[in-house]
Amino acid sequence: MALLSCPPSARAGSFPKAVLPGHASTGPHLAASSAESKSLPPFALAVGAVAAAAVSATTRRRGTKNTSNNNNSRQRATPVVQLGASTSEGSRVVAVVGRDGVGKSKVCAGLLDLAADTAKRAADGSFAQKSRLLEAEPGEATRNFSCFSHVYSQRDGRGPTPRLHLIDTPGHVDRLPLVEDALHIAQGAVVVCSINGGVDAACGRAFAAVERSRKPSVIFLNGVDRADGAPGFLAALDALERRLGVRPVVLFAPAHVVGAESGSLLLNVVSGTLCSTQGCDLEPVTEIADSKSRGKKPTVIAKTPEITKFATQLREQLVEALANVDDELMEAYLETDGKVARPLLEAALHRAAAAGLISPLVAGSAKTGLGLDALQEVIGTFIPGGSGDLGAQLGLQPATPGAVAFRQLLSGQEHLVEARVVQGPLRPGEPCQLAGVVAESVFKGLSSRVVTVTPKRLLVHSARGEVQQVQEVHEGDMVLLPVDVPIALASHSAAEPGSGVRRGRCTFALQLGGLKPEQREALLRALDVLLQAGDGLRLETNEETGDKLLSFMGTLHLELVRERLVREFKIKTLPLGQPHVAYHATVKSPVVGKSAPAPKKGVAWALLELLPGKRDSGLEIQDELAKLDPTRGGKVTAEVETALDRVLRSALGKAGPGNIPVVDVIVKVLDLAAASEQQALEAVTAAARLAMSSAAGNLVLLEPVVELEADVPSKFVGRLQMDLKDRRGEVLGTRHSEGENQVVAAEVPLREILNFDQDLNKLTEGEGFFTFRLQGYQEVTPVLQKRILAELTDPAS
Ligand SMILES: Nc1nc2c(ncn2[C@@H]2O[C@H](COP(=O)(O)OP(=O)(O)O)[C@@H](O)[C@H]2O)c(=O)[nH]1
Ligand SMILES: [Mg+2]
Repeated sequence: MALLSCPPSARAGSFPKAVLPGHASTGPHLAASSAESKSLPPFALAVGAVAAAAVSATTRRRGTKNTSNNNNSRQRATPVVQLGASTSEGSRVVAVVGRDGVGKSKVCAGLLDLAADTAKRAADGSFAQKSRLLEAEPGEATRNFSCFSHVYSQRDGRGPTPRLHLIDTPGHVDRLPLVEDALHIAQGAVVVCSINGGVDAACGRAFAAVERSRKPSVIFLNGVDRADGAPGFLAALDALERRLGVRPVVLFAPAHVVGAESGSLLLNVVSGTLCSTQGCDLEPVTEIADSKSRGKKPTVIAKTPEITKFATQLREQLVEALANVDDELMEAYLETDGKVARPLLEAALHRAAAAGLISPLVAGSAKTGLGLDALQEVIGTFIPGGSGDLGAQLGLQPATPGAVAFRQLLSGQEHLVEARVVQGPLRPGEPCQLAGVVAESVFKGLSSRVVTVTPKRLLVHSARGEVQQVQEVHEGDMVLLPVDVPIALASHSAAEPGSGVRRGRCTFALQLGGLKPEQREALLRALDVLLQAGDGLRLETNEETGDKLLSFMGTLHLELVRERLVREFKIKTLPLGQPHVAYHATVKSPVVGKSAPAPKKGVAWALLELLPGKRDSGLEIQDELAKLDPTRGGKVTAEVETALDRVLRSALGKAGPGNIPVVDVIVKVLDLAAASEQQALEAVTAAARLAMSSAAGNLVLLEPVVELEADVPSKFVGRLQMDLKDRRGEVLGTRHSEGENQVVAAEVPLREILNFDQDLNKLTEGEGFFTFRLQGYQEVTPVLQKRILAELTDPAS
């Protein structure tokens, strides 16, 4: 059998360079406002001698006097954003999501640097300035993009104070289940999008995952240092609106200043002030330190009609967006004719944030650090700390400490379960309830969704990813718990096993036949460890075909698993083949089968008749024995009947050509003589097989049909529909999906989609994904039946 090979995975894009052209906005109300904003000139501010005269000493603020370009020396004692006090305290776990190369890792690094001790930072160099940051795994270093989630904990060295825990998630579409797992345990998300053409399908997909998780989120529009002014920002906003279906509420916008470094200033929409990397309360008439102008005269900016108009326009949009979701603000809006006072605006912002009613947006640059202060405070405002009643929901007992498992890591020989504490505090040597584990693993049967572990040590990730030991962790913290035996973790990905829905996967049949027993054992053990790691790998046995089906989230995932097998387990072969399709057989008209030409004394004998049943009716068994021959011993006992049922089902389960099951028939047992259940089984099996083979012209093969839903950008819909028709599929319809994507639903024979993962990848240039669900069985055409019968009876297949 030919070995399936997935094509090399699409390489992740680097930081996008293309500038998205402006697009008309979709919503009528918003279309008007964005069209208006597009007609504005770039947010040019008057710079130079004339403006310098306008600078007043009183408008110089904290930070503006610091002309050093080293933003590491910033000290942050007070909030810089001034959105009002944060609504909730406690540690937070935030998933940072977005497409590859958009700057997620850089954003994480920047946020971690904010809290790092200044002296330590000076000694180590700025984390954010390291090249290839945060990508430590060998698979990532070679590919130059993230393949796994990385956890970083912001710590200020003062013990159990609230912390920010960041899960830097991978952006590749194959790794979406890891993103979903991260979102499951996080309190909220930062969706990173790029201002320069980066608001694409992958960005939309990340946002859709956040929406499905129902967690609050903040959008960070990254890369303003590279942006080309107003058109870039407005085009990005339009693209976000098209993709996400909502207009983000802009809290910080890039303010481009002629003469100043491009993308070095942000406009704080609520307060109307400007932010640089030095501080965030600059009045629009001020003097700022340009990081490139060290030693030169500082740049001076002045209030111009353009910036005033821009600020007014964004503020109006903010007020309108809030008034739409907040009655109190609407009242104030109507009373004041739109001129709402700042405290009212802040209060409404907090209410809307708490209710998750708006998607706040902060623009900035992870590279220069611009906007990261703001992002940190917006996270504090919009993503609540605390765990609510999550512990109870997950079945944890109230009084004892508890945590929700996120993933499992293998560190040397030690298994570490990484978890978010939902009931604290946790201390070493004390029992801890662990939720988020599943029932089975290949070898051990764990049957509870909550287990109790007693970790001897507690470990936490530091800001730089390394692990350190601590004596106590609290609610909202991420912790690593060493466990003696590996624990199988649940996947929180949308397509759970058991839900009937499967995400399109690269599925292969594990071909263990060619391996020596010890190789086989080693491979299964290694796979068991990988399966328990909750990395989206799945192994299941198809009872009908006997295939051990190993499925991957896609080609990248397959490559990573192969690499891990070599690196960690020294296993070089992972023999994979195409899975068998579970065909069924049935009959068109009645057929009779005898286990032998005639009954003989002392030899088991069976006489059956198979009649066509309804489609999907399975087996209907009619025991005619007692009716036919009342002299044979009178009543058939209940035990005999149960045994007969069992024997018939088991015999017909492999009575078709190539041992496939016979279904949708009414089975009449016309005669049966056997001394034991085993004998009966043999006789009935022989009779059923003979009936099926004598059925030749009557035999019908049934093939499984799936209901498939492919989510693709609109421009690929036509091609996809053609492709599905070529696969003997029937397109049921299309519907709108996220942004510009459409979902195409179709019924397709399973036989035709065995390589669909790879084909869809090619067809949609890596932008599509699909799910499918077994829908039922259908008759195959005579030509196809001939081909399938040949395949089924060919021992080589
Ligand atoms: N100019 C510029 N480059 C950035 C910015 N953010 C990230 N990058 C660069 O884009 C590349 C990808 O960033 P990274 O954080 O690894 O992206 P990730 O794949 O989303 O984690 C790196 O070379 C970064 O230095 C930014 O705001 N401006
Ligand atoms: Mg990264």
